[in-house]
Amino acid sequence: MANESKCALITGITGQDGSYLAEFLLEKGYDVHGIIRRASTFNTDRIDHIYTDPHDDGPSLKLHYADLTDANSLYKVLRAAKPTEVYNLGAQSHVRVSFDQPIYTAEATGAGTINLLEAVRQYQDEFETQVRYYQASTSEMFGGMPETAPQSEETPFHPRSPYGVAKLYGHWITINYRESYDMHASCGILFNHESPRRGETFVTRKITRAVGRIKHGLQDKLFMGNLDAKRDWGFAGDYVEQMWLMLQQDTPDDYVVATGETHTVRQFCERAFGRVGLDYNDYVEIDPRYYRPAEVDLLWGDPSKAKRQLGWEPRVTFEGLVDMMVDADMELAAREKTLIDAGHEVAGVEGVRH
Ligand code: NDP
Ligand code: GDR
Repeated sequence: MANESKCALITGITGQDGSYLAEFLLEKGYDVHGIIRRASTFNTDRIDHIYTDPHDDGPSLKLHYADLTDANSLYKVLRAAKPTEVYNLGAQSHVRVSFDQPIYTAEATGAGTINLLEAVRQYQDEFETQVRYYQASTSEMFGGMPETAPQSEETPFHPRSPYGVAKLYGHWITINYRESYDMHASCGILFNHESPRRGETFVTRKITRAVGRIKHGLQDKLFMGNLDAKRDWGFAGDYVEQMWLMLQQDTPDDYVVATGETHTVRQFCERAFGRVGLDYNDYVEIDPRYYRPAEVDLLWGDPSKAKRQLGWEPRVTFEGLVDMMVDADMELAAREKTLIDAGHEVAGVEGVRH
């Protein structure tokens, strides 16, 4: 049964987190609206399985064309969807790519946030209602200097990429709208979170995709950048629950969301290749193309505030996460191999990826 009073609008619904959040909210009886962008190819793979026929009863998923860089389109979607909660997950979210496209990243990831906040503010005024707003802030805002770890809500910011700088603008403008207009707006400062739905150019998925393909004889080598960077990796399915919990609080606030553990990229490789009986040293090669002009060396979150105030704890461990991703990508590679053996073409992962 649809919960008549609960309706969520998600930007970035076609991304990793958007797809898990949409599933989670539909389960809870929300009507869910999502913003999608027109593309020349299909880009709704991650949410096709939860698409509902508009004629069916029950909680529904509706999609609207809009873009964070197009303020007017956001306002129109708000008027059509009439949400009680807005989750701003849309962004140019790739750190390495943000060095290649710094201006677009500023527009989508930074200015996109104020476009949406302004649309929400106008919608609230026009309809005399209050909307709860979630902003996807990031541990990238901390910059990862070792002396600052573990990073908490009190750690000073020092972003090290155009993406991190754009997200810091989004973070502060959200706080500013909360303080200026009494908006129920909260920021989740999320550390890296992954899943079998992670984009294939992020390091974890790049590794687990390669493991599956190498094991099935579809790939020989894996070219990578800095193996010594450390990240606090959690499972995206656990983290979307936290986003929702933040908006259920009477008082809006900002929270670090993390596991409290950190591991190197090298350790991720060891575990992932080891899962299928391989040694990463035999396959991984360094390609400086994947180094970043400025690196974030150590991200290690302190999630004690979220645990204390929201009662939230991650369920999936680092080992469980790596194994889950490798197992899913072994199945995917097996399907690819069947197609290739039958004479079909399958797009490669090497050569163009960051
Ligand atoms: P993804 O890269 O998987 O998804 C990004 C989403 O944003 C996609 O749906 C994409 O649409 C959409 N998008 C990109 N540009 C625009 C635009 N101009 N207008 C509207 N939508 C746009 O990211 P994740 O799901 O991993 O992350 C979700 C959010 O959380 C992002 O804001 C990210 O920066 C942030 N974050 C993520 C963390 C992580 O570890 N995953 C950690 C901390 C923060 P399309 O499919 O059309 O490209
Ligand atoms: P990150 O994630 O930059 O932390 O941003 P990513 O997985 O891209 O990189 C993590 C670390 O791995 C190192 N690395 C490589 N990275 C990629 N992509 N490809 C490689 O070949 C490679 N080799 C080594 C990187 O240098 C880096 O140190 C993610 C995104 O989801 C952001 O949107 C989010 O805000 C942050 O996590 C928290």
